[in-house]
Amino acid sequence: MTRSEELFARAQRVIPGGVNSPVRAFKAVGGSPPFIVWGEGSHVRDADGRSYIDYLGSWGPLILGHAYPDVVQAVRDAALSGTSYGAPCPAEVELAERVVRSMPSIEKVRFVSSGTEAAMSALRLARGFSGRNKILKFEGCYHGHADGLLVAAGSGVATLGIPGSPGVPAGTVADTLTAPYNDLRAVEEVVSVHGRDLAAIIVEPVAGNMGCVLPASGYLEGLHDIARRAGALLVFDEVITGFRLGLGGAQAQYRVTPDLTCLGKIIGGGLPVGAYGGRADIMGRVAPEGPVYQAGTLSGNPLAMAAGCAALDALRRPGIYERLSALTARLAGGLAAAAKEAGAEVTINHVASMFTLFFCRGPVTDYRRAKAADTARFARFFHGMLRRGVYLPPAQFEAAFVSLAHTDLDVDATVRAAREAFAE
Ligand code: HOZ
Repeated sequence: MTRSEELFARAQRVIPGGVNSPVRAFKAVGGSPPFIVWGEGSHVRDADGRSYIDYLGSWGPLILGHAYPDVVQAVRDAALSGTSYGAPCPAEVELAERVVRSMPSIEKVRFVSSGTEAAMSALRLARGFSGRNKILKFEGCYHGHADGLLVAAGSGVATLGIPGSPGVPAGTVADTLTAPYNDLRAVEEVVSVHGRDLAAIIVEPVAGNMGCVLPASGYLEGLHDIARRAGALLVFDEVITGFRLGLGGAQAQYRVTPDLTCLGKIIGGGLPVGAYGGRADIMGRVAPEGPVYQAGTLSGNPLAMAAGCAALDALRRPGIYERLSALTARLAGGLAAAAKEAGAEVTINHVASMFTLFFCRGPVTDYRRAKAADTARFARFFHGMLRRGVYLPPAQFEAAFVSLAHTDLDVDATVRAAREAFAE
């Protein structure tokens, strides 16, 4: 038994499934997860001393790589002054100003502790603001695990093939409408029936939780127009894409202005943070300025705020996003060429520094097409890569991430490993 296997066995005695978030348990790919004890730059090392080039990146936050020195220093400095106050602290203002400066659609922002809280709170606000109850989400998009959002959800819900979740009362999801991603006609149909009750349309502007799936040309603009006409709010879930596609997120890249935005991951520099923000008149409805209640003991936590500030400052250096995109494009090209040599049919979706390699032919533009991928083949490939020291997300329906710490040598080593793994 390896040390990781021992830890996993122990974990399963005291933690459900041995993990604190389902996708980490390797259910989709089989086997037993390495327990990680160390991360630096583009690499992680497990409890048995095996080192991996890491494309999980903690599921998105680590755009600067592991243990980025400025972030580590900021957390150290903050911790010396106390780890939580439950009272306002200057770092909250510092991070809020950085977010507002980077994303013009966000005039005011409220920090919470996770992406789940961000999406849940943004939708409560949308309902409180509009006085309407229904929300529209898209199949394969994942907005955290709040009750009303576990409908046709991506990420671990897709991986485990769970249609929704026991424990979610039917009444809680009765107001959650769904439509296929990238299909404006389906949205028009939903709106023609439910438009007057529709509080919000929530979307991942680039989906990251059915694997990486890009918006078709005109799709986000179309959602914006439909939401306007229906008098509903457009909510972008940029928990993954915020500060990943650029300082302005997907909304800057695709030039579409949402009413509300959910953030998380990168804005916490690897510490637990979420946020929601948007137009000042809407955010003005949040308590204590307005009546829509939302609160949290660790919201605006000084360590997380300090880490977030350090991370966002590091991302302002010129050329960073260009470098990330170029490296990711080179990796995607190398993987595609390696698949072709081995006769493996793959589709690689990538934008900026996120990508997914689907084992299927033809474009993957929605959840139906993503689900048609050969997940058994993915599992084989995943383990082939892991054995060769490359850590990909352990499920087909997830995005992988390149960080600033990845090098050309990492990319070359990854492509070499893929050449062998495709041939197995
Ligand atoms: N929901 C996350 C993936 N999209 C998983 C988070 C985790 O397990 O850390």
